Amino acid sequence: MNNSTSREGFKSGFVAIVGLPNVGKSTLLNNIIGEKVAIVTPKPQTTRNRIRGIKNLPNAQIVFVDTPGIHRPRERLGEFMVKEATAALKEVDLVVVMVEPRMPGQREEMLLRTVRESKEKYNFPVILVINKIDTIKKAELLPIMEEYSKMMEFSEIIPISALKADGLDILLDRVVDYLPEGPKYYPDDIVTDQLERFMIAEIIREKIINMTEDEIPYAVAVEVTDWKERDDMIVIGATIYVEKDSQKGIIIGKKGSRLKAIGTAARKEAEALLNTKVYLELWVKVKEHWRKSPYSLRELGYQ
Ligand SMILES: Nc1nc2c(ncn2[C@@H]2O[C@H](COP(=O)(O)OP(=O)(O)O)[C@@H](O)[C@H]2O)c(=O)[nH]1
Ligand SMILES: [Mg+2]
Repeated sequence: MNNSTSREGFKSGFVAIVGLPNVGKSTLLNNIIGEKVAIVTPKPQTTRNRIRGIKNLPNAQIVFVDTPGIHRPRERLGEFMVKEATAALKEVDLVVVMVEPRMPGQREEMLLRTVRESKEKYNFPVILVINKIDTIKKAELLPIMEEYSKMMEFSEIIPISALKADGLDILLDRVVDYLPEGPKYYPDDIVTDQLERFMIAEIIREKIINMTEDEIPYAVAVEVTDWKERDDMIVIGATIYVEKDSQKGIIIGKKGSRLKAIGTAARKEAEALLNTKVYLELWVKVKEHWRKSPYSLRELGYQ
């Protein structure tokens, strides 16, 4: 028996966080892990891939799987994102469904239908998390909880504020309650399964989403193409893909001002993440209709 990876009473498992776009899934993941493993912006559909964040507790290891928001996709990229989210439901021990602190509507019904269909197949417990309770009055919460409990049988309903880190301890306790006994899947010092190159590309994408409007955030993909480790710094080259010339102009900005601001903000965060000086070089290229092209999507890692 290997004592370092498995001991009696130790629990572990995979926990998917699913929900509509923009409810705060990535914020929750980051605040539970205590490090930024997933990018967060005020705009919907920021997360495009499944992202694992590993939480180590004295008696348990929880592997959280952050997912893209479940929505009605309009092009192939969106289809990929929704597939990523629903595929996450196949390989989990528990599902956390996150919703806004308001009465459920049509979109919530669609979300719960997706969850129920998977639950019937894979039979996992479901915890409903009502997020952003910092934005409502206490009295508004109860009727929302009641309404949800009529729609589906949840193992628990837990109100939280992911942003203010309110209710996260209770949530973690409940999550551990529902996990099976099992081994550590990851060593103690690993917080995510993502490669550094991917994380840097995501950081750049986050800065772009935050510094642009309208369709631009959705039309952007970032690929890290160069990575050279020197004694005193890492030299990173990345290409920003957009779909049109006009979008390229917007990203670059007047006399390159926006691209420079994106680069500076991304470099600072990259330096903190990699714990070294970073030289970041950015290019902007047009790849027409990349969100619709299976070939381009594969090339950009959305496969
Ligand atoms: N007021 C409030 N805002 C939140 C909370 N959690 C997330 N947000 C905000 O909601 C937006 C979307 O968050 P994000 O984590 O990217 O949502 P995701 O699309 O579900 O991953 C961001 O602007 C967050 O700051 C919360 O508990 N309270
Ligand atoms: Mg997200």
